[in-house]
Amino acid sequence: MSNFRSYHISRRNFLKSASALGALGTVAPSLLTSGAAHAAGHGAVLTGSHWGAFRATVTDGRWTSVKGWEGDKNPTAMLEGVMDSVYAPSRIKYPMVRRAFLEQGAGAAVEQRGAGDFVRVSWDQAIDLVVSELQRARDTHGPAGTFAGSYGWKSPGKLHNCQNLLRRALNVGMNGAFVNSTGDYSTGASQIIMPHVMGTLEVYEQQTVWPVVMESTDLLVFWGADPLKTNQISWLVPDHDVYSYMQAFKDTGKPVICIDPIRTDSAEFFNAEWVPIRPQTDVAMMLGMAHTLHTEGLADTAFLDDYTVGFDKFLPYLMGDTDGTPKTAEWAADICGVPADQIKDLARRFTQNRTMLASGWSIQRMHHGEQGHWMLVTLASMLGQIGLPGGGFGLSYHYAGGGTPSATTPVLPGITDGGKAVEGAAWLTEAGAATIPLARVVDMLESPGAEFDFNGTRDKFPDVKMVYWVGGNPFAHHQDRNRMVKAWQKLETVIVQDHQWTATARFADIVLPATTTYERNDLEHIGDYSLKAMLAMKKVIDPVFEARNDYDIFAEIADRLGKGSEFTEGKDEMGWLRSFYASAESQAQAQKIDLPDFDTFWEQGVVEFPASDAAKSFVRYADYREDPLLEPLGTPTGKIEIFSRNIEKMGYDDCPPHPTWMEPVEWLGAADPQYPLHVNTAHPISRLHSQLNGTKLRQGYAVADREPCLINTQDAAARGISDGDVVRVFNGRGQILAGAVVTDDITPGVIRVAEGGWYDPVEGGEVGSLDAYGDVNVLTVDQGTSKLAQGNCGHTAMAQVEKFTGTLPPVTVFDAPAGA
Ligand code: PGD
Ligand code: PGD
Repeated sequence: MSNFRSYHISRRNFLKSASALGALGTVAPSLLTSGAAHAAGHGAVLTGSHWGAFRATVTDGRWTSVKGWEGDKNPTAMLEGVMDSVYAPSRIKYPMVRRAFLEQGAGAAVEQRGAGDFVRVSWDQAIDLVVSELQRARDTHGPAGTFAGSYGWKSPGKLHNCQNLLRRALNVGMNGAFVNSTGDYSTGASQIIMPHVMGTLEVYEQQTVWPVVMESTDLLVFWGADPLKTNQISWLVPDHDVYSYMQAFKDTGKPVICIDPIRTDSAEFFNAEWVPIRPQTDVAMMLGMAHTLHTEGLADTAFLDDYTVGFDKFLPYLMGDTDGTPKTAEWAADICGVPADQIKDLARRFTQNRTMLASGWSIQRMHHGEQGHWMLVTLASMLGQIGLPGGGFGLSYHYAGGGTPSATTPVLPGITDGGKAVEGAAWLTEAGAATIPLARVVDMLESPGAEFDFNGTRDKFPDVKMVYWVGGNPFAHHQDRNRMVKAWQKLETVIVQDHQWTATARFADIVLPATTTYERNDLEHIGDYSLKAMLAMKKVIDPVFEARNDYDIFAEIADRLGKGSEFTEGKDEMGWLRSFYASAESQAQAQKIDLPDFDTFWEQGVVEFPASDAAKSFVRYADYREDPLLEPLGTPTGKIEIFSRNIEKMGYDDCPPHPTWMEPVEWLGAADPQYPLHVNTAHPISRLHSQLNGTKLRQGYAVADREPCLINTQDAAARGISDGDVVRVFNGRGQILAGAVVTDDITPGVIRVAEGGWYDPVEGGEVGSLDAYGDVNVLTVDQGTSKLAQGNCGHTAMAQVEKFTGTLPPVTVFDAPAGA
């Protein structure tokens, strides 16, 4: 992958990490010493972020250098971008209001949103406007007039949780008058199907731990997963110990297989066998393997009998009795592009070895995304290794250090959203759904009153006229940008609170500048799965320009609504942090865990906790395997459901009651000749979604100033495209510019433009405008994965690519709008 210019920052970083690991030899549990605390000091402030804990040096009030916390053996190179983001030209400096909105009121010239015509206002004026708009929206349109279902990767921290704070302000101040959302963009399909199949969300659960994998797994399969890339960040503050485990696994010399349309950094690192698969066809490939196992008598029928239900109903489908199509390896090969012999060989090797099927999440972020992980579970059940050390499947080895042993630790509570207030319940039935599946936000704006299905329920969309978004970037994360721009024009008022001039902020009416994590105090755990430490996230610098803390902004809004003291409960920032810590202290006392008092902790900056021997040998589903009657799963039958009666009862045509291959709405097997290339929208290597795209890290991966577009050598040659050319990527939904990276590490017929590039329409907010930088969601399909989960289909899109020969528009999105 060294030819991927876009990757070199993180590659360099990993090489650096790998040498640190070399010194470790084996994984170092000695890191986790009970109650051990790193002394604060080193002349730098210790704090943390989605990218890890770090020390920040401040010179004359300015943050000047950053260094990973010494307890993090594998810090990410993205930390440089974290520092840069604070001072980036894209930083929002002042409260701003769109000129037409300010002069003519809500709903004025909505088609001009995105054109960048903002006027600076005082904080006082801005808060006045926000409060009067909240009241106006409710008085005019009722309690369902405002959408506050804000989704996104807000910063970690137990207090400055901007989304809870928004909903808290509206719960206490507006009596709960807002529409909320449920789910997330990461695992929208899996988190709904898995409770039917396994009885848990599965995607966010602890995995069989890495020490066990190292010891017992003979064959490690990454199925649509790139753990080297995606483990750099986490929802809380990552510990990055998983990199030491991955190095240790590699050192065992055991084989690794990567099934992916791209030969990833992980494939290169593990020197893995790369199985290039046609995108969106994993279910077919798994069915071909299942057919092989069954017909060759290799399936573990005892496991299927004892631990699963419904295989007998799935088998006729597998064998073609129900639809006339046996799901043979040859049938699968035609669909997925992996040769039949290789499919059969893989199936046999999976049974002959203790095999861990570690899947990422992209394979469920696509049309019919529910089926991928359901079929993976079915395949793993036929292999019969679920619950055995090192065998089975895992859906989180690539994320936030899944599989890192969990420490015994108290858990810090955080600020709550105040609970849905009375008004919320009363208007529910009349106005429509009080909560929508989040990826259906554009459907909601387009079609108020329309009915929608969701996981066995049916509801109708409310009539929303105002949106308040904090801690997320829907103009990066949502699909089919042009459709979205149009839907946004139906809104009278859009308020966005962020620290960056994202496209979402540019398409708003009122823009409020929030502080970054590094301009305020907070608390957080280190290690989403390991919970290995508690971190004092200390303020590094004073707020820049006129940025204010989300907490203070919402406290003031609540105050103007007459509910200030209900919002603050009489506490200031440190008062809240002390109260969260006090809860941890009482848990610690009950659990007999040593915990310093708050002042000592705050002074030390961090307190670490060890993992027990039991945690270090945790095997997922070992209990269930040991005793399925006493340790049943949370499914209706208590067993793994290969056939779900509940899903059968829902009767959805796009989600049958057992895993099923269904053609996606757009895919390579039925390509419109106009748009013959599949668009892979994998997550970016050197940023978190759109975060840090505005920083100097971009210089490490941008090609001709644009987001990189990986294209296979043959596809590039056929189009006269050379490495480094600016290309236009387009389909019936829209068009973007990108910079070509010509490589054989992507399968022919597939291009990759990572999600999260900032939308930079050449003609301002005009629908259909050419995007100068490369927001891949201009091209993607905006529809639910199925009626069951209604997840997003970010990985479903076909497009064409051509060399761009017109006058090259400059990229302007990384600077603030004029005058801002
Ligand atoms: P981020 O870029 O992380 O993207 O979508 P998400 O909206 O989470 O945006 C977070 C925003 O919050 C940033 O603008 C940041 O500045 C702001 N922010 C951070 N901290 C704070 C804070 O403390 N206060 C305030 N006010 N603002 C803050 C990500 C989403 O994209 C996700 S999670 C996934 S998994 C999806 N992935 C794909 C995909 O694979 N393919 C496609 N095509 N599309 C996707 N979209 C989804
Ligand atoms: P992706 O990069 O989208 O990551 O984790 P997720 O596993 O979803 O996809 C992983 C791999 O799947 C990619 O190599 C991609 O090529 C491959 N793939 C795509 N389509 C197919 C297919 O049809 N079949 C198969 N077999 N493989 C396919 C995302 C996770 O990462 C999430 S949800 C979040 S919110 C975080 N986001 C980031 C981030 O933005 N940047 C970094 N560096 N790290 C992250 N970690 C988290």
